[in-house]
Amino acid sequence: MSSSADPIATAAAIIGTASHITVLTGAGVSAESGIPTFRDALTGLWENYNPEQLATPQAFADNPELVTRWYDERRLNVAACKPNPAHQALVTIEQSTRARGATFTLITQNVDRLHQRAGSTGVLELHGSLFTWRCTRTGNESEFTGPAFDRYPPVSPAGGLWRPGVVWFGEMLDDAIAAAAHKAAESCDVFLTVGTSAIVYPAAGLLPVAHANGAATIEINRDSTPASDRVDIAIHALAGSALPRIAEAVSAQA
Ligand code: BJW
Repeated sequence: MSSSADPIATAAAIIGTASHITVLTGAGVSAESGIPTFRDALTGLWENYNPEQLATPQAFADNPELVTRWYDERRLNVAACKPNPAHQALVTIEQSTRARGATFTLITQNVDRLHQRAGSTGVLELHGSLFTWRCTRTGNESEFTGPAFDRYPPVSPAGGLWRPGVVWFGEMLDDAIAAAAHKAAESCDVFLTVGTSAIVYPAAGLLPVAHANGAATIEINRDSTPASDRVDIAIHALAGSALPRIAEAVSAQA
């Protein structure tokens, strides 16, 4: 169902008075920072590979050199990008929500840390991060924010391989993060989903959980998704243009 009034104004009015807002973001939020979305065509060296096939434990087992090189290149690319107005608007909404004593939870499927770099707090990283790598021998994790690894696959001090600390297809999400995300979907009165194709589970299951518990649901996406017909307000726009308008209206209400 879509509102016949300006959907941005309607969304802002709902967000500005909610007692618990939960936001779920996907790759579309970072697109305007110059980061290709997960399902964008790969370019250059990677154009002959399907990201859905590289993001699997099987791909890593079959070709750890290729997979770690791909992730390290993405890590360096993301580090060179900056948060965009969509990330900044979510910080504004978080701050004005908290300032009036309401609850704000940001769940992201993104592995780029741009929400945190913009200033969002308590971000639930459902699919991990490009900056945390894990030793395949010990399970120990380490942060890598510097230059490229000097070899692929990179070897850990314990003699295992470093693998990116992201969640691949067929892998379980971190229990505590998945539980916190589910709770935030279950307990919110507004659920806002931005820039995700809404096809990857369990993330895509959060909006139905929120809806089933009575939350108002809002989607911002450049295109239609499987969620578009199910939300109360569907805003077909770029995140970097819609979110700042919502943030501005929410701040003006405060
Ligand atoms: C803009 C814009 C702009 C562009 N403004 N908008 C239930 C049913 C069916 C299958 C399953 C199920 N439960 C589990 C599964 C299996 C699987 C799954 O979901 N498969 C589906 C594809 C069918 N899920 C899993 O395996 C998960 N594990 C799990 O459930 O464990 C238990 C289990 C295991 C095995 C069997 C059953 C249960 C793990 C999922 C991990 C996903 N990992 C990835 C890779 C992370 C590392 C990396 O980045 O390489 O996460 S996959 C990839 O998709 C990445 C993303 O976070 C995720 C979502 O993508 P996202 O963010 O939506 O991006 P895009 O590119 O798809 O879309 C961008 C959107 O933005 C588009 O809509 C554009 O229109 C829009 N856009 N520019 C606004 N400027």
